[in-house]
Amino acid sequence: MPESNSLANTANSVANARTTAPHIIRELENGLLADAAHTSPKYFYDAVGSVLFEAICVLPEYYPTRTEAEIFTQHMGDMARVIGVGGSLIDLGAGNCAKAARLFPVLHPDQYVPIDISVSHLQDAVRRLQQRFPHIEMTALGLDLAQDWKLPAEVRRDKRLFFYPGSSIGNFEPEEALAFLCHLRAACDSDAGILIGVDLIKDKSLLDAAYADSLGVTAAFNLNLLRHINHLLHTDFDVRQWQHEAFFNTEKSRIEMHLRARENIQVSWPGGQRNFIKGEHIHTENSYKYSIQGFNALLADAGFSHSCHWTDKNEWFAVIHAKAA
Ligand code: AVI
Repeated sequence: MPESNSLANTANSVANARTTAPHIIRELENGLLADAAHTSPKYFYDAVGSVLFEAICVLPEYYPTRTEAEIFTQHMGDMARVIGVGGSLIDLGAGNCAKAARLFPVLHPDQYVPIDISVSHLQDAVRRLQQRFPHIEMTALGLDLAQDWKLPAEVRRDKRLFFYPGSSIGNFEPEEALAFLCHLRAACDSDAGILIGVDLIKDKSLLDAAYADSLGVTAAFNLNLLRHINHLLHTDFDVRQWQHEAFFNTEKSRIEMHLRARENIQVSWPGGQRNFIKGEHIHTENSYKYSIQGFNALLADAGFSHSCHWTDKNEWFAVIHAKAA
């Protein structure tokens, strides 16, 4: 790393970037100053990033969202037979709660527990859902699933179903994914289970296109990260100096997203700076793709069993159910 890149005066930078929590400032600085610069994908999702992600989900190249929806439409009845009815439906990263709401008429949960990073994100959706399904008890929770988290006592223990759609598990490193599944397993009694969406390994050209779409929406989503970091850390990133890159790394079975410097760039923030030479990149996201066998092995390592899966006709995506017993 060039000598001019320093983590000088961290305390000073904390003081300057007053509105950002110190642990976020530390995490961003450490990532930017690492030999291989990187940032966490959680920083994609400011207001603009969230809208761009919604747009990605309806792009023709981005197959996961519509394919998962098709699987639910086609196999919902069978899923209900395997999972059974009633209990607590715990929706991890619920957002607008739309995916879980489609399960209500078949799984008939007694309690619905949507979880998102901020409970205020959930409130409108939960209010609307409560009107449509007045007999389901609803308890919205604000928890950061990337940190250590614990369910409060008002979440009923009987027949918990952890619902984690969208293949968000792919954005964890495999060891983090295992730790996350173990954490879920620890919150399960023997009658509990997990219902999870998993993106499957497929032809590289399909994967490459899904993360480098022809309209450039994913590029905007990736570049917007720099604007968000400017807001959080008071960096002076100029989005126009960076280029989106995404490709499937076959050996590691993951999509990698990067931002590549178009020229030599100096990035500064209160208390620190980093020089990037032309071509150097910031690694912004991994999205792991699994085989069904590989993901079942991960579930088994986490203590889940009796796994059962449903896929689309191309076997591009899978919805997997596994039991805690
Ligand atoms: C949220 N997550 C499952 C998406 C994915 O496919 O890994 C995020 C995303 N990144 C670029 N496009 C979509």
